Amino acid sequence: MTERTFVMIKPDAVARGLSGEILARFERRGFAVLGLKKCVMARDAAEEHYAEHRDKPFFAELVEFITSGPVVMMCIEGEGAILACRTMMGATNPQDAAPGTIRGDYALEVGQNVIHGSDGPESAARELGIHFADSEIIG
Ligand code: IDP
Ligand code: MG
Repeated sequence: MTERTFVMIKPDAVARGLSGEILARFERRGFAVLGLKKCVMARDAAEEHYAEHRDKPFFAELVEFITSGPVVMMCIEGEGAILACRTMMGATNPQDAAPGTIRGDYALEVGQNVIHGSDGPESAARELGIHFADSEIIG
């Protein structure tokens, strides 16, 4: 099934100059990049984005980090895009991420794990709605 998902290169990876390499992996895989922008996430958008983690001990640190510098946001479309993009990202904790995955190739710490991807159809729709206007998604 053709799906759309929200993928975001986090501030650590943008600062390290990895945006192009990471974007290229999704293009090479065959996905269409329907939306693409570099921006600094506003605090209220970050709190909404990570609302499911509001009660976690790392929430403040997470919001601080994700708003600390520019991110690269993408709307990615393709067959089974939601799960396939998550699989390409690797485990949340880079220590557990397999080599060949993005986190397994580029990251060492869970707090700076390079990339975000929606974890299901509901979160994909919700996250795309937070971060992209309809006019920014070029289908
Ligand atoms: P995901 O990004 O793989 O979907 P989530 O469990 O949704 O993982 O967590 C969101 C983000 O919160 C992670 O990508 C990671 O950066 C951060 N995070 C998760 N667990 C921890 C933790 O135990 N300490 C610090 N940061 C964490
Ligand atoms: Mg998540």
